Amino acid sequence: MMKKKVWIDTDLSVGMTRHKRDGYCDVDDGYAVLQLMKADNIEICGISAVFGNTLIENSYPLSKQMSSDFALGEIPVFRGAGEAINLREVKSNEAVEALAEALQKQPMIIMAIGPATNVGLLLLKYPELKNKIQEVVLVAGRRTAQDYFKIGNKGNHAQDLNFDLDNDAFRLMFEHGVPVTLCPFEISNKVWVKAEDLDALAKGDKGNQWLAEASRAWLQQWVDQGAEGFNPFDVLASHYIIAPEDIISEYLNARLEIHQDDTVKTNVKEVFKSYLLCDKKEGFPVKYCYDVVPGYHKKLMDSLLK
Ligand SMILES: [Ca+2]
Repeated sequence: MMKKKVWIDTDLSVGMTRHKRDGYCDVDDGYAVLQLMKADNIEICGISAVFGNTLIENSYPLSKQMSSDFALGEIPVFRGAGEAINLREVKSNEAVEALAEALQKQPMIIMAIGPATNVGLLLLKYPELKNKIQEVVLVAGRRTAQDYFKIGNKGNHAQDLNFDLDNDAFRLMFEHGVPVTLCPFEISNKVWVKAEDLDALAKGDKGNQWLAEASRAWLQQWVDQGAEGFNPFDVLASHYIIAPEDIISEYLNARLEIHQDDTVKTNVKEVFKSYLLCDKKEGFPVKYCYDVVPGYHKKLMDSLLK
């Protein structure tokens, strides 16, 4: 079997507490990375860490920990961007150079499940390598500016975090014509991880156990918001790469548009932000994943517990 060659760009934050505010960070990158590590048809060529859910000072050591604990340390890990692209002072980093070197050797799929800053920097520094990127799979986007990302039932709207943290990184991928696949909230909110799923993972191998334990506080945070479980956003990207037949998608066009910021809790309508919108109007062509096949939840659990 020809294995798919995948580079992972991740803002891993499993088990971390939030920077400068109360609560825990998302655990979803851990599910995506572990699922890829366990997939028979995937070869992970490297992992680059990026800021996002947490600081680069956390995502980098966590990436190294996952490689050493669950992949025998055989996957090389590199420290990437700690902040969004600054177009007036474009700096490369260890991860961007390693990704460039890997792409020079062979084409790869990039699973970018944080802000795509390292990929954007790569395109600025090495635009000639754009043809070596088979596909970038990202977690971002929505259909209209009125669609919102609901967490629980208390009226809280979540950010389109990866996109919000580095708009320019996404623009760079579109403008370079890199094949982009988006796994937005629209698909991940159809998939739930609940307490019984964590109980099942707790009976699995050490990778499953680590994820289960670290996910309890994250789950509780969602339950406190009125949800019955949490959406494992990033695992839709890894699942799409492993088994695209389990994911339902359509071809749309993407563009950036500025509208009022729906995540700001105020009646003062003075805060705006960019939205990543996907529809049939003019824009950059993307594959937009919006649903999973029947029986998906079992497929997901089986892929993690194998
Ligand atoms: Ca992530």
